[in-house]
Amino acid sequence: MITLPPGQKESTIFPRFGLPQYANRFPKELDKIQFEIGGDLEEFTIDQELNSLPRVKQVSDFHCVTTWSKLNLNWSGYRFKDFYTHLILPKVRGEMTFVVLKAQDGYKTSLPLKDLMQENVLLADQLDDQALNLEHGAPIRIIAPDHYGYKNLKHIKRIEFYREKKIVKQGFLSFMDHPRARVAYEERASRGPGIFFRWLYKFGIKGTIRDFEKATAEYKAKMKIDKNLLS
Ligand SMILES: Nc1nc2c(c(=O)[nH]1)N[C@H]1C(S)=C(S)[C@@H](COP(=O)(O)O)O[C@H]1N2
Ligand SMILES: [Mo]
Repeated sequence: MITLPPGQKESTIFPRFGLPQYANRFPKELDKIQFEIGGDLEEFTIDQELNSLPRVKQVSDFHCVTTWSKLNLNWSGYRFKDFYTHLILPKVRGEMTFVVLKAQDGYKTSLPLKDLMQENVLLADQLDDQALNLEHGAPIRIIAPDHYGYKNLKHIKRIEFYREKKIVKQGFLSFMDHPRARVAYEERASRGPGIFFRWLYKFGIKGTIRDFEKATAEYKAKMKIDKNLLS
C-alpha cells in the first residue's frame, strides 16, 4: 500500500501547473543551461561547470500544495549539495543561510539553505531520461521532494545566496507562502492549520490544469508558426 503525506491524493497525470497568473508566461531559453549566481557574493554565471559534478538519478514523489501528488518520477541532474559545495562555497565569505530562486517566467521563491542541502534536492535537467520539456521546467529546475511543489522552481534563471533572511515578494498572497513548506508537516500556508488549506486549494485544481493546458497549446502553436516564418 502506498502511504501519501497528510492531505495528499495520488494523481495519474503530471500536469504543467502553478499559479494562474503564470499560465501564460514562458521561458525564453529552453535548451541552453545557463543561470546567474548573485546575492551576498560577487556575481557570476554557471553553465559548463555543472558537467564537473556527478550526475545522479532519483526516483521521487512530487506533492503540489493543492493536494495532488505524482508518484515515482524519474529525475536526473545534480545534487544541490554538490553544486553548493563545489561551485558556490569557494566564492563565499561568511555563512550563507538563505536562498532566493528566480525563474525565466518571472516566478520566484525562497528556502533556507539548509533545506536545499538535503541529499534529495536536485538541480534536475532530465525527466524519464529526456531533457526537461517546456511543461516541466526546461532547461533546468529545482526538485525538492520534501517541499511542496511551489518551492520546486522551474526554468532557473538566477540563484541568490544571502547571509540573512530576506522578504521575497512572490506574486501571490503572502499568507499562501510558508518559508519552508515541508510536506510532512503540512506547511501549506504561512498562517493557520494546513488542514484548512487542503479544502481551500482543492477546488482550484481542475480549472488551473485546464488554463495551463490551453495556454501551453496556444504557445506551442504560435512558436511553430514563428519558426516556420524564420526558416
Ligand atoms: N518557474 C516556475 N516554477 C514553478 C511554478 C511556476 O509557475 N513557474 N509553479 C510551481 C508550482 S505551484 C508547482 S505545483 C510546480 C509544478 O511543476 P510542474 O509544472 O512540472 O508539474 O512548479 C512550481 N514551480
Ligand atoms: Mo503547486
